[in-house]
Amino acid sequence: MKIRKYRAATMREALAEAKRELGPDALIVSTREVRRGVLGSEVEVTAAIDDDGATAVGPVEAGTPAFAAQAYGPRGAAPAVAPRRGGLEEIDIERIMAPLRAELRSLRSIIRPLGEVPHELSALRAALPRAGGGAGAAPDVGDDALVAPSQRRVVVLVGPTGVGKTTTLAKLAARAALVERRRVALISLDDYRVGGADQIRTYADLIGVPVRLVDDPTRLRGALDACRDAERIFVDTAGRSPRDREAMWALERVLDGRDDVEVHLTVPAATAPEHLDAIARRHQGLGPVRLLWTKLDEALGLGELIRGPARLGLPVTWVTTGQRVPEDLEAVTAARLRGLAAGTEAVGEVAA
Ligand SMILES: Nc1nc2c(ncn2[C@@H]2O[C@H](COP(=O)(O)OP(=O)(O)OP(=O)(O)O)[C@@H](O)[C@H]2O)c(=O)[nH]1
Ligand SMILES: [Mg+2]
Repeated sequence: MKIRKYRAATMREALAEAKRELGPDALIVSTREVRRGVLGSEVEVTAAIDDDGATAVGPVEAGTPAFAAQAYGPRGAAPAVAPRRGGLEEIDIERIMAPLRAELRSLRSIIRPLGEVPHELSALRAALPRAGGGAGAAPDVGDDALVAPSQRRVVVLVGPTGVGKTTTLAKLAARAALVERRRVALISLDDYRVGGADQIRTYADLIGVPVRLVDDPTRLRGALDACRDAERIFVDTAGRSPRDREAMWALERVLDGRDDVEVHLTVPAATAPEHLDAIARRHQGLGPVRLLWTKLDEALGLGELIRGPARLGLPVTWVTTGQRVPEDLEAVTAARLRGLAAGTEAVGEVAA
């Protein structure tokens, strides 16, 4: 058994050198990175060649032209004579595995750390408006058309299924009860979906606020009256299929004319403009006065963040930026919304 060490700048070069000198039957015993100078490093491969194997292809010294000619054939192609053993021995397995391990190590060093990806996403977002991504240029509208504070006692979240209404409601209730120290009550109209009531009950228990479950929109008025001590009431509604017009009309009739109610149309930030317009038309009867953008963290282009409110005449009070309750909720300013839409400010980092 002959053992040799080979050093090179990369694993690939060191392995090539070992193979060139010892032939394709060389066994890679170990590989390691070694320091070179103050900052540099190189790869060291320890390779071995079985003396018996060498004898089988002729009594030539590894590394000599005669050995290479026997090992690779006259033109350095396939081996002229390969020492064969029956079945796979440990030594064969190691011969297969060693280069694979080396490849894996060099691949790992090529793959960039995942931490860099969010920065690239921000850069992409910034480039999108310039590249004409999304639906047209950012509108030239005043701050009041983009953002407005919440002004009424009762906040009702409406919107399509699965957009984040219940999660957002829990975030809002937690902020109002635990941070602003207000008397808060929750009302849920979500008797429709299996587990809908459990979800809101769990949040209410965690936050420590009362919750009323209303099985029919016509009973909402009574439930609101029963919460007369609450300073803030947050009402969750079930996302309904567009075909479920009956339930929508019933809710429309209850909300109609109430001046203590503020309806927030809740929509994911990744919603396409034409889809957003269709959702707004479908919920028009409920009288939304705000647009509530959810899931900013999942949207690639955020240009619609300011184009949507401008087009629909619905300013924004809150946006949500993730699944954590209550952390991933932000009360935005117009400057912040513009910064997010332009990609100059990152989702999840509140501007100083
Ligand atoms: N990434 C991300 N996920 C969110 C956000 N807000 C909510 N979600 C997730 O979206 C999913 C649906 O949220 P829900 O709050 O149940 O949605 P909903 O609108 O109440 O759904 P329905 O009651 O079925 O109409 C859950 O997995 C939430 O964790 C957000 O801002 N970002
Ligand atoms: Mg829900």
